[in-house]
Amino acid sequence: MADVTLYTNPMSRGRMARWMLEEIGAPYERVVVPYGEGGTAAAQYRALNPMGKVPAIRHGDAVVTETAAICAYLADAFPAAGLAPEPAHRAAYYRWLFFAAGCLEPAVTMHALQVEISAERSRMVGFGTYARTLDALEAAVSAGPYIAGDRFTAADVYVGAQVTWGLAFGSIEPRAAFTAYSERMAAREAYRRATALDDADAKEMTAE
Ligand SMILES: N[C@@H](CCC(=O)N[C@@H](CS)C(=O)NCC(=O)O)C(=O)O
Repeated sequence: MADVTLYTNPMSRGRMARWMLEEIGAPYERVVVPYGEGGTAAAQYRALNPMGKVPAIRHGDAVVTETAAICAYLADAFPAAGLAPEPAHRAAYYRWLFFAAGCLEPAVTMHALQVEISAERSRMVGFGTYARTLDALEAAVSAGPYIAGDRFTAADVYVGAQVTWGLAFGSIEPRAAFTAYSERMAAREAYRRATALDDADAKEMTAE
């Protein structure tokens, strides 16, 4: 039996967690959780994640939800994969991982929902404005090949997946730096493997 179980849906942020698991390279079991009754809304799943959201992972007795936390947790739990910097060198790693969860994600979601933040209200909003968030992201992904230094880390899984999805769905402006970063991330073997596995799951679900 695999040590890690991934609860996911192929049409979800669970794709990010799967990419992370493919980067780690340890065996894992994936459980497809349909949306709604019998799936994310079922009491059994809510016991795992009271938010009723995927993804979630179980690793021994540990349960982790929130995709950014899953990426960070797995990087720490499987140090041989080398996906987290040494603790003393985590400033940029933490910074951009939390930025992506706390600023980029809501900024892009609100933009996709056509909720724009006025300059006046932007002071109360953690990400300020969509434009300011994208400018900060652009500077970060232009600074080097990876978001947190000269090495690929779990922060690249989370940021890279968001940028790649945002470009694909048109919710992130196709600036040259985003496209170049996304292409670098999507060229990774683990990304390709994870995408093929999730595409196969999605096909199976739609055929049911
Ligand atoms: N903050 C969560 C968000 C997860 C999330 O929104 N998952 C969506 C799919 S992408 C979901 O499970 N939706 C089902 C529902 O809300 O019923 C994370 O980062 O993991």
